[in-house]
This record gives sequence, C-alpha cells and structure tokens, in this order.
Amino acid sequence: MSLVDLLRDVVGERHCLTDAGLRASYETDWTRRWSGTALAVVRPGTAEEVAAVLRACADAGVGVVPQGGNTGLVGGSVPRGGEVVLSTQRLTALEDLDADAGEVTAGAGAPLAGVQSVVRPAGWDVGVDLAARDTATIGGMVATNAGGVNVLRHGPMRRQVLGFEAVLADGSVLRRLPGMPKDNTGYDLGGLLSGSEGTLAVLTRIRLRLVPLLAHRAVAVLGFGDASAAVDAASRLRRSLPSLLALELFTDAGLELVMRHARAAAPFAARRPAYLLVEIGSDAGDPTDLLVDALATIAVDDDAVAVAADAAGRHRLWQLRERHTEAMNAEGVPHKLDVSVPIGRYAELVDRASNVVEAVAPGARTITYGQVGDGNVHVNVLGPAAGDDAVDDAVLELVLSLGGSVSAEHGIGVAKVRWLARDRGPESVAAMRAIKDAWDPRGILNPGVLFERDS
Ligand code: 2HG
Repeated sequence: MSLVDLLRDVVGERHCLTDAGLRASYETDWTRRWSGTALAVVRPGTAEEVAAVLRACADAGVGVVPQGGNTGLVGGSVPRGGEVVLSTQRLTALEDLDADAGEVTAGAGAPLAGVQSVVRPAGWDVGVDLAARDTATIGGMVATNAGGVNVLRHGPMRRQVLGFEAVLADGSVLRRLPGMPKDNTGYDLGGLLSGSEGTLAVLTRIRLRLVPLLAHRAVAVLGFGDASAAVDAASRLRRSLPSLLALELFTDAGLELVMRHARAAAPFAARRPAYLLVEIGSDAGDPTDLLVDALATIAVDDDAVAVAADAAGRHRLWQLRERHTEAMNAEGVPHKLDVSVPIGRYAELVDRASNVVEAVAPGARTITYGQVGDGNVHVNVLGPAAGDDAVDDAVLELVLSLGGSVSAEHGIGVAKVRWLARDRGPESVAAMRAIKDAWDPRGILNPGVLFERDS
C-alpha cells in the first residue's frame, strides 16, 4: 500500500489532498518567498489520527510539515519538497473554559480570534494578540512562541501555556492537561515545545492561562522627528503608564504604503518621520484621561497627536500599524527580518538598517516597524530577488553587533537556519540538536527547519 493510500485510510479521502489545486494554498507562506511541493496535505481530526499519520510517515521515511493557519513568515510551515503537510485545521475544539481560574483548552487549529470571542464574554482574554488573529492558530502560535503586540504586558505565547497535548514522531502522545499554574514535576515539556517550530512534536491541544479582560481602551498615535525621539517617548511611557498594553513604532515610509494599499487616512495632517502607537487598558472605565495626562509629560508637538477611545477610532489608528504586513505584500515579495535588540539600541537599528541594506543592494527599499516596548523590529526589504540572501545577512550581522537576537517572534524556520549557531553559539545548538535527535531520531518532523537537513 502506498503512503498516500495509508494516509487516506487514516484521515479519510476528503481530508487527504493530493490534487495540485487543492494543495496550493498549503504550499506557499504569507510572504510568497517560501514555497515547495507537498506529497499530500492531510487534515487529521483527532490526536489519534495525528499519531497514525506520523507513524505512517516515519515508516515510509517521509518528512512531515505541521501547519496551522500558515501565517508564518520564515518558511517553517510550508513544504520544502515532497513532505506531507499535516494541517491542524480540523483540531479546533474549545473545551473546559474555567471562568473562575481563567483557563481554557484550545485545539491546536483554533484561530486566535475564535478563542478571543469565546473567553471575552466571560471576562477573560488571551495574553497574546496579533494582527493575523483571524487566521493564526493557537497551536502554530505556541509552536513558534508568537509574541504580538502585548508582550510588554503578558509575555509571549510560551508564558500562556499551562498544559498541552502533543504527538511525538513515533506516534506516542504526551498529555499534560489541564496543567497547573504551579507544576514542579521535572522538565517543562510545554515550555520546550513552545518555539520548537514543529521539529519535536505536533501540538494537538493547549491549555491556556487567560488574562483579565481590560474592556476599556484608549489609543494614541504620536508623530516624532526621528526614531530616537519616538523610542525615548516609549521608554518614558513605560515608566509612567502601568496600564500600558502596546507600544508600536512605524515610519512615514510605512505609513505611506498603508495609506496607499489599505486606503487608510493619515492620523493627523502634519506628517512626521516616525510614529508611536500607544494603547492602554482599564477594567474600570474609560482610561483616556490617564493617557492624555501621560502624553502631556512627553515632548510631542500638539499637531502630531491623535487619541481615540471609541472602538471605531481605535480600530482606525491600529490599522495604520497592523496593515503594514499586507501593504508590504502588495508592493512585492519582501525579505522579512524579524529581530530584537536591547531598547537602548532600537533607534540605532531602525536608522542603520537602510544603510546596511543600501550597501549590499543599492536601490532596495527598507521599511521598519515593530514593538518598541519589547525591542522587536521588523526590518522589511523590497527589491532583492527571493533567493538573494545578501540583505538578510547584512541586517542580521548588524543585529548581532548590537547585541540582539536574529529572531524575535517569528522563529528560525528555514529562513535563518544559517544564523542559529551565530546567534546561540555551537554549544546551545548542539544541546538543541541532542533533544531533536532523542525525540525524533529519524528526523521526520519539519526537516530543514531550525537545523540544516543533513546535519
Ligand atoms: C507584526 O508585528 C508581525 O506586524 C508581522 O509580526 C511583521 O510584517 C512583518 O514583518
């Protein structure tokens, strides 16, 4: 019996896709920079079916690429050539919402927005939020240790994981559900799987720690003469506003693209080189006065401030930042460098990134934006061909020279494999590799992600 026939037996004809047209959307990631052909796409409906798929692929020596919402930006969720894509699309159940404890169990394939819509009426929220919320899945977010806009307040996805269910390459199932906030019983396997990018196991269910819902919000966008002034303002606001939820930086070049592609209006008439978006939250009424008082203590021109408390106004301001990704995609196939640096070097990275890009790719366009509250900069470069790594190398070299990390929230994927050892050092990579070899000795889980394929 062929592998595809075996997979059909496991998941059913309808959920084993071999037709090129049906496979296509699973084979290319959001950037369109990363794509490959899959032997088949399977959509198991239970952990047991996931286990059977993994066993069949291991026996056949065929790699498996786990995929959630396929919103990844580093090539980690799409095939490189000939693997089976294991989509978690059918693992969407939400179970056991505990409104007293603030916990819920989500199927790995549950989109973030779906979980938000279930827990918010109960007075809780998911600690991680991001622009791709309608499509990004909880399992994919844990597997990549996604960060998003509220890391300065609640930390990344790893911090939201209380318990999990996951299937190892040999089909055995690890289950720690519901999981406890205090749980000192040996190695933190849920923590290890967070950020493992599908190389150690396939996550099937996650018990999430929820955070109290801050239903009242106020948002401001401020304009500054340069990135350094915006970063200074962000640092002051971090100290003066304990209710801070998000601090996002973007530049006028990015705003220009968003205005063009998303038909958005500028936040105020006076354009500035750099912008800061600030969001605060409260569970006890409109926090606008608190925000306005804090803004009065920082140096910002009166004609470069927009504040909104109503939902439509906040949405309008957030769109200016959140639609950067789609605006970049509308311009071309961007090189995406998701990096972080110490806050003290943030403005320097924003300022120097375009110079190092220009030096290796004259005429390329560099647009930067990101979460200034946690040091995350998204350096996007338009111009160089998808397979030309020169700008990636130049930017990542700069990041390391500034004491930063080559991946802040998107992961290593296939895009940054060459940079993992440079960033973490050979000893750490050897330790990771030893774990990989112990858990997945035949190397079938997401081959080519995190580590070189043949090492
Ligand atoms: C964001 O922060 C996402 O908006 C996407 O992480 C970043 O488009 C990007 O490069």
